[in-house]
Amino acid sequence: MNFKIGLCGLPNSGKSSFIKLTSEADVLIANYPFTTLKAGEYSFFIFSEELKKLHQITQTPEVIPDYLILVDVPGLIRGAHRGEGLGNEFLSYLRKGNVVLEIVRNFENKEVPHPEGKVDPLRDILIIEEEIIQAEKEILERNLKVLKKTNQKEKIEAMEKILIQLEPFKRMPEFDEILKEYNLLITKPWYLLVNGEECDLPSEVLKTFQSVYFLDVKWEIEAKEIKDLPKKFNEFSNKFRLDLNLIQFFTFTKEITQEWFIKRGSSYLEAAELIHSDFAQKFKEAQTLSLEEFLELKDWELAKKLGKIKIKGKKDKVEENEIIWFKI
Ligand SMILES: Nc1nc2c(ncn2[C@@H]2O[C@H](COP(=O)(O)OP(=O)(O)OP(=O)(O)O)[C@@H](O)[C@H]2O)c(=O)[nH]1
Ligand SMILES: [Mg+2]
Repeated sequence: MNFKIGLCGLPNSGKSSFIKLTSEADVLIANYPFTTLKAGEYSFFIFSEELKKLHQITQTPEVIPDYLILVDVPGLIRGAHRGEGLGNEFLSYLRKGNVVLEIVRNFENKEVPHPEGKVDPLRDILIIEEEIIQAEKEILERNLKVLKKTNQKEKIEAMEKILIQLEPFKRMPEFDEILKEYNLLITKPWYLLVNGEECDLPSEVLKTFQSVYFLDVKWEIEAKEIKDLPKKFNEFSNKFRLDLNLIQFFTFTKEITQEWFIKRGSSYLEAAELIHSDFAQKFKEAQTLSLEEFLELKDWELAKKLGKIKIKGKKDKVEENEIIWFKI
């Protein structure tokens, strides 16, 4: 599905390493027509444990995981809004994302210089926060000037209020809806990934983020190549997906076993649309079975005979970990 995550962080915090970790699908996906991604965009494959289990039974020649899209931008540094480093123009790429994932460094490595000299995740979070607030102020001021020539009172008022009150770690969700079209970064859900060791963070900081994750990205990349080493990556991916409010469902034919992500609360019609517009147009019904039951019975026809298959309509809501067969 087309879900974009903007990556944000200081230089050398591990953004590119994170992309490397997430973009290698260890599965056969050769003939699958993926959307060609734009420059600076990368696929984040989530080859879930559930998909692996399902494929063990279906044994199809192809197995296709779903993916999210990561948007990579250069590292942000202190003073970027005054033009330090590469400035902050590139933050506009983050505005295209559905959410932002901030990556901060909490690993020591003498060979990898820290732009601030010393590793201190809390300070880095504050630097990013201040730079983001400054960038937002610029956008708001620029748009306010234009708006003032119109009579869009409500929007003008909202912008003026934000400009007065905006400060680090403050979000103003009451204005999210009316200022939606400006794609402000402060109106997007933010997630935090601490790259390296776990650490405590003040609650004032934590509340700015929907979720906080700890992952040693370099270790995970190395562990991926060596079987049987403990890995947190799969667990992280799955949790992140659920925190993004995306649920997964599965389909399979004789050739392909496939995993799909969809927004929680979506209908079977929307799920059908995701697969093919034909499926949506000719939709008759959705036949569903929970993955858990399928893993037990191992046979769709048997499940049918036992009356385990449920019949769902266009407007019914898709559930997490379901196998769906669309009747058209
Ligand atoms: N020890 C350790 N090193 C890491 C970790 N993550 C990244 N590194 C190293 O840090 C260096 C910088 O990582 P990148 O992923 O290139 O950082 P970046 O955020 O993309 O940097 P910019 O593109 O400059 O903004 C690389 O040499 C990585 O190998 C980690 O978790 N532990
Ligand atoms: Mg990079």
